[in-house]
Amino acid sequence: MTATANDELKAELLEIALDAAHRAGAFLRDGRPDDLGVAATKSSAVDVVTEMDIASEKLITGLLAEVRPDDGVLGEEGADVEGTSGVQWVIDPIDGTVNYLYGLPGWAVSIAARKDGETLVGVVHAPMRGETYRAVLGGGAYVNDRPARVRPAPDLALALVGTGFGYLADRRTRQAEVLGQLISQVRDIRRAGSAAIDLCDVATGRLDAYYERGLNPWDYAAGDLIAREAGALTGGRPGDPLSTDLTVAAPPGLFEPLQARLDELGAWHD
Ligand code: LIP
Repeated sequence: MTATANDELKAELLEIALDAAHRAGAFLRDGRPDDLGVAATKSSAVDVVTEMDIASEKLITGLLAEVRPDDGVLGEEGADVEGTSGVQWVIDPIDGTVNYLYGLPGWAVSIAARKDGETLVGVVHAPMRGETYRAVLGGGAYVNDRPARVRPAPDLALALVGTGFGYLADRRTRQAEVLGQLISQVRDIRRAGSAAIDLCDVATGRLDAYYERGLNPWDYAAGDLIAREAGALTGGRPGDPLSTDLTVAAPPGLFEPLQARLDELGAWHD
């Protein structure tokens, strides 16, 4: 594909992702039932799905099918289409579902577009913040229309570090053990409940770093690109790309010591 064609594809995918994220975000913000309850559970009794997660994913996949019917789609709530175009959409219709269920503001719609496995476009729309984070590969990261840049790397001991916990009790116990070792070696910890927003908070300098074990591709696909385009390094264990095993994001100079410490603490395993 020529550079021009690739740029045109990225522009098209970004426009589609922004439109879908904003439509889903408005639906979720304005249509949240006062009596919202749990529609189903997944890996555990606290791994919940609401009717709005399902409806949001249906809205997004319907929009994508209209404009790009040959693309693949992978969504948290079951969307799984192979596609033939080489483009795959990776969707979290509500990242921060528990926050959304409880009426807390920390949730977002996360949409990424991958071409032949490489993320070209990432959009994270946080309606309750009035902010949309976006990036295209090689084109920088933005929050609304302002460039997004990571905060200059502090020493690990002065880093404000975001993290999160899984839905299985044994994994949460292990994650708490790791955190118990790390917390005295950093400025402080924040646990906000949405990986996509956490990654965007690294991108905008509201967090110095973020790590979490157990995320799925739909949690991190868009936020990973946004963080990288804002100047962060992302990865898993040293030398590994980010994955469900471990996701780490931070600016250079902080990323390396944090990643090494997490590896020493065994943050990558249960
Ligand atoms: C959430 C992640 C968060 C993690 C939660 C949950 P969901 O995704 O964004 O970082 O700590 O346990 O996995 O389930 O709200 O899409």
